[in-house]
Amino acid sequence: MTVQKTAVVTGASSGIGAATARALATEGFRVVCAARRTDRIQALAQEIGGVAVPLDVTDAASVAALAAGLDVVHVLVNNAGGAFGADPIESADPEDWRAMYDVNVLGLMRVTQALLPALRASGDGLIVNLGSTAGRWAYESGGGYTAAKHATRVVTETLRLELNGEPIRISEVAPGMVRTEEFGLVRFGGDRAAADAVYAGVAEPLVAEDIAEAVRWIAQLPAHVNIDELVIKPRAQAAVHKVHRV
Ligand code: 8X3
Repeated sequence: MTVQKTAVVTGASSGIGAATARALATEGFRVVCAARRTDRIQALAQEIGGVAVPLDVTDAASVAALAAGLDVVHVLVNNAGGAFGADPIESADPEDWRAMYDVNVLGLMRVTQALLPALRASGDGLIVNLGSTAGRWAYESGGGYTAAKHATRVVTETLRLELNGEPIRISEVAPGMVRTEEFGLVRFGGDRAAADAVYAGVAEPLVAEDIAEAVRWIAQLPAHVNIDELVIKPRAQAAVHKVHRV
């Protein structure tokens, strides 16, 4: 009898996280759908035959509770994150920056620390960190988010160095322009018009399922294959500042 492998997806309540949970379930994983909004993860877990675990990655006790229930984990997708605010550095709110560092970087660190023993115990673990093109290229009014996502990238690299020789692969998936229901709304504090303007005239931005498919592909590769990093942009986005609009 084949034992079902376990995958943990943080930020699974919407967007790329929810799509990734679905994609990994299709691949045969028992998916632990972890996020703050219990109603959403419960519905998702029911849909895909997974498990819902309430999780706030900024809360050490919440992360410890997640880990306490998991002895063996094969795949960890550190997806929880987001951008808060879209101000130039001159007028940016330090609290926005603090919150972005907390969820995008410290959150990833907390969950990774807590689940490393279970990943090791699998004998063939994989960590996929959701980075961003913002972790490679700067853009105006994105300073806090680009700084946090640059950190995500370098933390991923550091972890790969530190875990060398262990049966754990470390990947970063770095999307560019992905249209999800909440990312832009959260960044612009609920301003729908501002959020929509980012995608104005872009016929086909990426969707969450495009990124989920990449994570699914990485997760089904043989254990000796480590995808270090994967930058994914829509065809319309040749570079962060070069977007074809009609
Ligand atoms: C999201 C991509 O372009 O909003 O990670 O920074 S962008």
